[in-house]
Amino acid sequence: MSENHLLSKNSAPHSDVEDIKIRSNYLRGKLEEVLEDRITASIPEDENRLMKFHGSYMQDDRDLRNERSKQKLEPAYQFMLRVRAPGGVVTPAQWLMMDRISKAYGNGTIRLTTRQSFQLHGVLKWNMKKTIREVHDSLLTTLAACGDVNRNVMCNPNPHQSDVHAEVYHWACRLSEHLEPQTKAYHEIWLDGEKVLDSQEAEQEPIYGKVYLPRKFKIGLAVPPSNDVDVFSQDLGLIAIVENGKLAGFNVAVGGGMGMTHGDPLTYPQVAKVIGFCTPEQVIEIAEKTVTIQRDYGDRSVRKHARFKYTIDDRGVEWFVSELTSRLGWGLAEARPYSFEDHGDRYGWVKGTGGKWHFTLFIENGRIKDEQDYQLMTGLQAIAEIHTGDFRLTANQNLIIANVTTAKKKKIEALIGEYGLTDGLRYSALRRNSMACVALPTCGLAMAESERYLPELLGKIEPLLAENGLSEENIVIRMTGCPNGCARPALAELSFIGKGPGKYNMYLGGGFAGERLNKLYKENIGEGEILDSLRVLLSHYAKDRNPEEHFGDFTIRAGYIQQVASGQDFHA
Ligand code: SRM
Ligand code: SF4
Repeated sequence: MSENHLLSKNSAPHSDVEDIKIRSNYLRGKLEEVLEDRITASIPEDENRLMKFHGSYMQDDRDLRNERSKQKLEPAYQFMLRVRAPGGVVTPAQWLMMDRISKAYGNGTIRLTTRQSFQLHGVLKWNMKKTIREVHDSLLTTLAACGDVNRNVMCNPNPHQSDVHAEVYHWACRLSEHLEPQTKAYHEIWLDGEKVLDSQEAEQEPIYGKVYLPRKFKIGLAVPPSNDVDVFSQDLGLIAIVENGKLAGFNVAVGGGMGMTHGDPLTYPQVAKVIGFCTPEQVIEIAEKTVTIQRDYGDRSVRKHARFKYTIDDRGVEWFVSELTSRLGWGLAEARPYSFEDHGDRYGWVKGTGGKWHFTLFIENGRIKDEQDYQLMTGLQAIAEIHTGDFRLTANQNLIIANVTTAKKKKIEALIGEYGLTDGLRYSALRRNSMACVALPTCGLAMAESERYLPELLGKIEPLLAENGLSEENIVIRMTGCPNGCARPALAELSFIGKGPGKYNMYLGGGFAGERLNKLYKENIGEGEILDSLRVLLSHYAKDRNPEEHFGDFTIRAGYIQQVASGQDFHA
């Protein structure tokens, strides 16, 4: 299908971002030129749009905005850099590279993201090239970490637990490679590669075409009973079906997503729908055809209506299945039974197949940094220096020191002890099941604090849990600074979404295994009202819950909120 056809499919005019993409000559634009400009630390908006495809966003330190404006200085412009790592698997050498570049070019911290990748904050324009080159030299990439393409492919990060996990991880890597943009712009701009314009070779983008996708696209692979990747939040979710200890294939789920806009009922979070089953070998073709359907039919006029979930909901899932079948030339088989138990992480040591050991560390909100009384970053650097296995970033922002040999275990244990690195068991189960997005001061879209506030709020909720004997009760809590949903709050049993400084919307009733959306309980409330509400809810839950009943299920049964079956009822 031609690019012009794609852009004129909708009668409404296409958005300006579509023009930027089409004019960019496969993501080049004037990026090289504006990176050289020493007069400002910023880049123009058009180039910033293109930067996203290269894995970076321009930001400014919002804590410094007022002060700098008083001093008549331009905002403290800096860049966030996101590094892709399919399934969150990285080597100790790659960890050490991230540690080094965060100190050399970033703000000296590393952020583990909710999609199992890394983020650096605070990189200055003049250091971008050096930073990206170091990432590339360590065999990781920032290409397609952001932008209107397929993003980091998520995968249950425990390949050690069985051969099936390793096989599922293999498919995650294959999907990631297959859907990677082919443009040579990345090499030209960041790695001083040969210019396509100078060579005889024509630029090609066989899956995406010149205008790429209408919006970002996300894939995640889950291995039941763990739904740690929140498979129903993905544009394309793949649920491993294990039969007789072997990977039989995947159930295919389509059209999930978390983002919405406050007060706009046309936008909503949605859970992906299971449409059938495929064998492992069919998975690449299914993903490719799904991406091309979204490329051809996604909304290119209104960006907040451009995600695949709206393409599916507007046209119907039956339409999608029929379009997919026609593009594949064959149909999916009937979905097979599966069951999820939770979407959290298990902490501490576990011995896996092959006799290797794995230790899951609790990393509060994924932030790796040194504090006076907790030298997390230095401790992990020391471990990476002697570790011969790998590291696995989890979808819950935690970290597994994986594939430790019995011979090395003692040394790693000693370092864990020396630096006091924690498996989280000294905290409440609520804190261990918590997740917050980055928000302030770097995120330009944040309406309220998140990463910097949730730990403090938890400190005030923990006494309420203790009073009610619930300190060890696994309750999933998530917070975001705005309704974009970066910590997948709509799938938590209890969540808070920023509305304004110090104000949040409170949601209840998500499923414990991430299978059901939650619902708005109270709007625009501050800390006092949050704690008052939780005092009532937690004491009622402690007294009246059924055996084994999860908090999210209880809030529905007790009538605090209504169950949400589909995102289209989220605002009802
Ligand atoms: Fe996100 C935009 C951070 C996972 C939905 N997200 C952003 C930006 C880049 C803000 C911006 O556009 O200016 C944030 C940068 C903040 C900062 O200072 O670092 C940001 N998103 C993150 C991360 C770092 C949150 C975290 O605490 O870990 C996650 C990085 C993931 C990665 O490694 O690739 C992150 N974002 C998510 C997720 C969760 C997921 O993918 O599993 C979602 C919800 C799932 C989904 O996509 O539906 C998510 N982010 C968004 C959206 C809303 C998209 C939509 O459908 O409307 C935006 C805004 C946008 O795209 O316009 C956004
Ligand atoms: Fe920023 Fe909003 Fe995402 Fe939080 S949810 S990181 S505030 S875009």
